[in-house]
Amino acid sequence: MTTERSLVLVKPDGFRRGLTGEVLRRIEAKGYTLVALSVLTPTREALERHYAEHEGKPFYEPLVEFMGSGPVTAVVIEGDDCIKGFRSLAGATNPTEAAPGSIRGDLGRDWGLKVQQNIVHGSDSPESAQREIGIWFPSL
Ligand code: DAT
Ligand code: MG
Repeated sequence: MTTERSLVLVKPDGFRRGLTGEVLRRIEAKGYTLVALSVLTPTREALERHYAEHEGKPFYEPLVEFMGSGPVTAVVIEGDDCIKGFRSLAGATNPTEAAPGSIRGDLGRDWGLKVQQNIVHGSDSPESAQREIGIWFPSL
C-alpha cells in the first residue's frame, strides 16, 4: 500500500447536475482525504495541457470544448492507493458500461451524442497525478 495523491475533476455535467457533493461524499466515505478543492471554469490552455495525451484523437476537440463550457470542481485527494481506488469508484469511461455502484454507473447518463459527459475525471497513474496536480494546483 502506498499513500498517493490523485487529481479528481467533477466535470461540467456533474457540476451542473449538482453532483459535486455526491462525488465528494463517495470519496470521503471511501476514506480518502481532501487535500485541496477549487471551483473554476477551466481555461483552454489548462485543458490542452490536461488532455495533451488525447490531442489528435477524434474526441479531443469536443472534449476540450465541453470541459470549458462551465464550472468544474477540481480536487486533490489523498489515501492508500487512491489513484487506482478512485478509478474504481468512478467506473468505466462509458457510463453505459460502468458497473452499478460506481459513480459513472450509478449517475452517468447514456453517452448518445454526448460521449464526453461522464461526470468525473481521475488520474490514471502516479506520473499523471503529479503532472495533473501541477496544472490545477501549481502551489501544491
Ligand atoms: P478516462 O476519463 O476514463 O480516463 P480517457 O482518458 O480515455 O478516459 O478519455 C478522457 C475523456 O475523453 C473521457 O473521460 C471521455 C472522453 N472520451 C474517451 N474516449 C472517448 C471516445 N471514444 N469517444 C468520445 N469521448 C471519449
Ligand atoms: Mg484518462
